[in-house]
Amino acid sequence: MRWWMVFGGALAGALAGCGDDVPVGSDAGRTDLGGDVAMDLGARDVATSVDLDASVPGDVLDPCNPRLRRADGGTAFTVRPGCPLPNLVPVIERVQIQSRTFADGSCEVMEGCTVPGHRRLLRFDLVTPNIGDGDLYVGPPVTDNRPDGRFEYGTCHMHWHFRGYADYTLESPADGGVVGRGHKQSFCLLDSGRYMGMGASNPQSGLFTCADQGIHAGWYDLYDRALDCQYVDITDLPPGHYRLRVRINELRGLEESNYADDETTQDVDIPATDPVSMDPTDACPSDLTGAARDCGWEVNRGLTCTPGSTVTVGCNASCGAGSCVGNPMIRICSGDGPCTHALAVAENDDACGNSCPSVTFPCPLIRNRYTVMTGGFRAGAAYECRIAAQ
Ligand SMILES: [Ca+2]
Ligand SMILES: [Ca+2]
Repeated sequence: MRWWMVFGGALAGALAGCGDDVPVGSDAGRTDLGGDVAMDLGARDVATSVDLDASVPGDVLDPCNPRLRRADGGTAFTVRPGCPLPNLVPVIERVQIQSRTFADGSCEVMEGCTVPGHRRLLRFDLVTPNIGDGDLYVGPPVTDNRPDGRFEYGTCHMHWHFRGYADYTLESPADGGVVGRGHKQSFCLLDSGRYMGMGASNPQSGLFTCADQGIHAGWYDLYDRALDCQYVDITDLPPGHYRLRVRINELRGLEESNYADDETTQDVDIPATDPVSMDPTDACPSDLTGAARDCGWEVNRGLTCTPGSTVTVGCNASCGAGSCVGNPMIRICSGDGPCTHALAVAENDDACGNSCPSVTFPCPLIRNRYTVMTGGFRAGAAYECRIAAQ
């Protein structure tokens, strides 16, 4: 049995300009491999831009600031004595049944998530809020921060996997027998958003990202169901009632105040045939690429604008707003919630001479609200898209 999670890039949102503070930032994806990755933070020991000494003064004075533990030579994974501990809990959301076809050489096959051919999958989002008093800190995925075998290198996705973050089993309620397995294959832990109004809106030490990882107290990491390997393969199971069980931190590689709540279950019905869906946030049934597809997207955030004004939204430093890792795309929808290609206000894959997107569009006249969706150029590929609007 393998449990690991991949380390690399993802997202958190830096928001500028007009708009509500609605940091959804589901972490999307996080990597890719298929050649459309501009940079994979987990693949090399790249220096990060985290300045451990230049935070706000309150940070420097706070002996529990997790980043200081690394700055003074401590282990990122060990909470300093006397400091509050984090407490992670698993939450299952948006369960989906889907069939798709895998090629022989796909990374999901090579990394053992499934086998080639037509497969049926039980997909779901894994949300892991930190409901404890202390911050969870993991740090940068660099050589001196991979203690005692907690990391494993994925040669196909080309990034580091963090072992033992989340393990999935599907059970038969009749006898509790395990009929399917999966694991979180993500390559980073980060602040995707605030959990149910908890946490500070702007943590003193800045949000954790794939380059310097962790989950602040009151924030959650979201691993989207559309990502590679985020499922339990149910191809050989008959229709019926089952129970999905998620356990996190089973190896206790991360220090928490409570390990008793590291497990959750959800009952699921597996139908005889797959439901038909036109939800663009559903996972794609095959290796689709490009902005016109209506699957494999995620809602990044909702924003407001001044009717009649021109708005630029992107995650592209060369265009002057935001930043990205990998090869993301962006889609703008009028109002709240996701939209299809046909109804999109604007869409973009690459802009300003690189693989990061940016779009300019008129603020929706009827409703002054719009939704920013993001997705990897290749469905299921991870990326980081730090949105800015102006
Ligand atoms: Ca816990
Ligand atoms: Ca792109």
